[in-house]
Amino acid sequence: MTDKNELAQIGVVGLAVMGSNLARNFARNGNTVAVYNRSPEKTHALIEVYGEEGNFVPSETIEDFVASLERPRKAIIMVKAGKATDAVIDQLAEAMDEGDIIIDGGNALFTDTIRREKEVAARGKHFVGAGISGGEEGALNGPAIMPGGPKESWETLGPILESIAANVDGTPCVTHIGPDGAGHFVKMVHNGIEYADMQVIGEAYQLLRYGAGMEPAEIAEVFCEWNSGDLDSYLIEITAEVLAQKDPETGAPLVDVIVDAAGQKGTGRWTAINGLELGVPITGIAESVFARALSSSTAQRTAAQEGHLPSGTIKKLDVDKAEFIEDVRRALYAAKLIAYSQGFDEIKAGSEEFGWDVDPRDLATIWRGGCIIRAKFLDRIRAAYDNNADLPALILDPYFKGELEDLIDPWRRVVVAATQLGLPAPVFASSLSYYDSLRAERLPAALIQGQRDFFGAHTFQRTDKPGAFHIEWSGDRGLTETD
Ligand code: NBP
Repeated sequence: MTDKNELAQIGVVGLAVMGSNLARNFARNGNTVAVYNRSPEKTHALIEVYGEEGNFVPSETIEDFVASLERPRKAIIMVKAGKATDAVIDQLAEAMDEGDIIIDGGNALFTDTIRREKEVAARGKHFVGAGISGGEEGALNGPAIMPGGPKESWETLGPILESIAANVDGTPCVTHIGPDGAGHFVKMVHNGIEYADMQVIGEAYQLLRYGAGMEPAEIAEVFCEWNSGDLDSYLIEITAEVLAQKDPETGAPLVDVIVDAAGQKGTGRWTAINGLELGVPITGIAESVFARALSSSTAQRTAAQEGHLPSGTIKKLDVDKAEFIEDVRRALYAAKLIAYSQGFDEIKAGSEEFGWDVDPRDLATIWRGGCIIRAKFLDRIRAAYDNNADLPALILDPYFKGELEDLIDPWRRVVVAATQLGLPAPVFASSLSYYDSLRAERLPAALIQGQRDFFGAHTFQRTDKPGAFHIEWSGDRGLTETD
């Protein structure tokens, strides 16, 4: 139904797949929705096909669109991230009045969101960068929403976002994350965790397929079974679906006809870059981004295969298949746990750096539904932060520590097996090194500090007294205290 005279509670600009699904979600949940797209064909198509789903107010100019919104006006931008978003923000800020709210629901870089919030605030309007997760299906049926921006905007915006968000046990999967770029930052790290989660699933598949010699359909059944235990999650569920799927053209397993080169352009890469900038060791996430980059290094991979790089001695799997499957499940669980632990570390560091005061419990709560990394295990993460909001690391929570007691040996066995089988398992292996580094009483960083002092007089600290020290390496090798 459309009514040009009715004022809309919310507007959506950009009616490609995400925007049109979000607009339909608002309409289906009883909101009158103003809709506008740069090329009017998409607006017409939305109204023609889905106009009966609820109250839509279509416009062909941004001015008409703004005029069709009730005050304070609330408009969500769902256009291509980057310049397109800036262009639409400028148009909206021009047409809107003081106190109106512009929401960017695209995948913006959080530093762009910080900049945009300042620019829009200087023009007297509110700007909210909101991370929206769940892909097109989530946008239509209930996404997880991570809005940042001013607290006052949340008061106006909260109820309407709650009306369309996913809902778990009566709790909507949306909450105010923190000021300015906090929402997009958290969405970025969510996607980084998603990269790692997908990669560890991929590594488990690789080991079962080429280590244990199982066919995709058989592995699909294993994933189905895993989905009823600790690993119960959307990503495990869809993995089983993808592995069970046959290619409609050839009848071969679909996974065998898909080119094994994965993209890594957006938020996963930003998460890794930000981890480096903040000095947070998010090894699982960064390794997942590199694993995708390596998969796409087609020319190098071909040259390496044609050049027959030596494999060394490759062993065959010499353990019982059922035991190996269970070991792989536990290794996957352990590596996934590390990825989440590291992701929460990055969020904590970002929140401190930018003064956002992000509550990790909120994230564990709203990520339980709607989003791509939704998983049963998030209830445990929420409980961990409920018990101790200042956990030094998620894996130090007593419950997860107890889980690691059961996971550590299988995890080590799987990393050894992967090495002996000559199969890549970059996140299984690097996460284990991260874990052992955290546990280690002494790290080789002491030696590195010695080297740095040798070639660059960088000084070092001593274990037995405070201060900065230097050895006269090219002189008498005596010790000097430098300040
Ligand atoms: P796209 O990212 O493909 O963007 C297409 C939309 O942007 C169209 O409505 C297009 O209008 C509009 N647009 C462009 Br391009 N340049 C414009 C400009 N200068 N002025 C006004 N409009 C412009 O759409 P999408 O896949 O629906 O994603 C929307 C946002 O949601 C993106 O930021 C994306 O990163 C994010 N996101 C997507 C997903 C997903 O699963 N696809 C998931 C989560 C978040 P036109 O029709 O006139 O060309």
